[in-house]
Amino acid sequence: MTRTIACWKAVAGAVAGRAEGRSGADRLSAMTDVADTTLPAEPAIERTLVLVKPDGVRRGLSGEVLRRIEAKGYTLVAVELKQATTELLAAHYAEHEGKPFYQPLVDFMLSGPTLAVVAEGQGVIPGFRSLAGATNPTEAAPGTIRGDLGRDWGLKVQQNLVHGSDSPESAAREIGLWFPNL
Ligand code: RTP
Ligand code: MG
Repeated sequence: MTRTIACWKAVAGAVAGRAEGRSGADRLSAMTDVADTTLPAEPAIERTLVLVKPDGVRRGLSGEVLRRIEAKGYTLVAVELKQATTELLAAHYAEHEGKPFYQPLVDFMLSGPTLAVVAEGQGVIPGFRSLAGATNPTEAAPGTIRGDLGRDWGLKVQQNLVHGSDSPESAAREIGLWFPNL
């Protein structure tokens, strides 16, 4: 809509210029000036790392998570079922080292295969976090992946089905860890 308005403004400016007897070059410059100053910046296409954690894979929910990502309109760039290693998880969860849930989290993430996904689209990093819902599945809103499909199982760590990168810096780092060839 904004582009259409800018275009019409430019044409209107050029027509006015002809009526005022301005040269073709001046009128072209008027069109360019209007177009340059009114076009909005394109939002950057970004990528995020999504993991369907071992509980999600075990419960047969990988397809449901992919369905929600695609239904939202994001594009799948890479999808791979992987068995995480201690080294990969130490790097991925470095920010949580030393916290009480760190070792239970690593043990949980080693307990079976993980579906690693790179998804792409404008705003996909916060967008997937919205789809995932709050970390604690008991508190996650209905309509979210964790809110609809997760619950507290009384275990040492929250098994909350999915991971999503929380910033562009995290996304770049995590995609490099899970998909070194991408
Ligand atoms: P994620 O990194 O997996 O997308 O989740 P998040 O940002 O919502 O949560 P974060 O604070 O980064 O924690 C990473 C994962 O550790 C487990 N956790 N359990 N008190 C607990 O039981 C607890 N706190 C964190 C969850 O699996 C969480 O997703
Ligand atoms: Mg996190």
